[in-house]
Formats: sequence, C-alpha cells, structure tokens
Amino acid sequence: MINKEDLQLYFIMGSNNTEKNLVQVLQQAINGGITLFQFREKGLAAKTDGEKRDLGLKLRDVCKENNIPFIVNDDTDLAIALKADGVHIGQNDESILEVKKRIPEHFCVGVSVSTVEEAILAENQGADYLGVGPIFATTTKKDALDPIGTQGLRAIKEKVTIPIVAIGGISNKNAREIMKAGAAGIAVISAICQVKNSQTAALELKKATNL
Ligand code: TZP
Ligand code: MG
Repeated sequence: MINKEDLQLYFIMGSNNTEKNLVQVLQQAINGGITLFQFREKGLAAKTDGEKRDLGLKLRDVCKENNIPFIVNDDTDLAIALKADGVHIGQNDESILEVKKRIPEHFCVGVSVSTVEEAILAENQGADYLGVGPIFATTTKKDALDPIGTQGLRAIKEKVTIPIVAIGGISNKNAREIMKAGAAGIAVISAICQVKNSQTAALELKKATNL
C-alpha cells in the first residue's frame, strides 16, 4: 500500500526519457528526495520483454535498497513479476476491475484521468490514487491530451476523496500552484531526468512541494 505522502514527488522514467544511465539517474533522484518511482518503459527501439524486465529489475532493486515505492506503468504482468508495490494504468489500458483480479493484495493501483467523469469512475472501481493531467503542455508524451490546467485539477479534486498526483509540464516554477490546488504531489519526467543534475532538480522540486 502507498500513502498520500508517497505521492509528494513522484518520479517517472523509462529508457526513452534520457540518454544517461537510468540506474544512476534514479539514484540521484532518490538522493534528491523523490518519494516514489514509476517505471514507464515506452522504449522507442521497442525493448524485448527480456530487456524490459532486466532494466525493471535493476531499477526495482535501487528502489528497494532505498525504501522507495516502485510502481510499473501499464504492464500488470511485469509489475507482478518484479514484485513491485503497484501498477499504474491509463484510460486505454486493461480495466481497473481486471487488474484488481490479478494483483496481490498489497498492490496499489493508480489510474490516469483527465476528466471529472473518469476520476469518479476510477475511484468507484477501487483506484488507490489518481494521476491527473496533463495540467500543462508537455512534449514528453507525444499523444498527450490538451492541458486541463489547475482549474481542471481543482474540479477533479472537489469530486474525489482518493489522493491525486498531478502530471504534465510540471517544474519547480509551477509546482507550488499545483499543491495549492489540492494535489498530494507532483509527477514529473523531464524536470528530473532531462536536466544536468537530477539530484539538485529533485531537491528543488521537493522544496517547491512543501507548502
Ligand atoms: N501523462 C500525462 S502528461 C505525461 C504523462 C506520462 C508526461 C509528463 O512528462 P513531463 O516531462 O513531466 O511533462
Ligand atoms: Mg498506459
């Protein structure tokens, strides 16, 4: 199980998000204060299942050594195989109900939503937390929907009780307004892994999320 505090600085990364060594970037991010890691492997060069699993194992081990919850994006089977702490699914992935049938009891399920309707449905179906966005424009996710802004975030926050992590174009310049809108935390890709120093970047983001 994860709790609200685990969502404060939610770091997401896969092999197409950086040219650097992912294990090193993750360790730096952890040193800088991330509270959770999601392995989101969308490898442009379509990683084989074996490669994906090996990379996942390495990243999971770094998380376990540092007591950081490890979540797998999309791939419930991989999440189970890697003994992750949970799985995160989107609107076009396997349904929450199907996922919940297969996962171990302690697993958490996060769901990506962009509308109030999706959020209410996900909560009713037993999601443990919501990834809400994109809040701002992002170039990291090529098929990202239009930004919903902090207004969209507030509208969703009003209608659900499970914790929300906001995503999409978040930096230490806008993190504070997101927290003020009621998010439990921020989820970032580029702000931590596409910068010179991931540790300093994480540290600054963490500060910005402490209201
Ligand atoms: N889902 C909605 S926006 C997004 C995802 C995975 C990408 C977020 O990346 P960044 O670099 O933090 O904007
Ligand atoms: Mg997905």
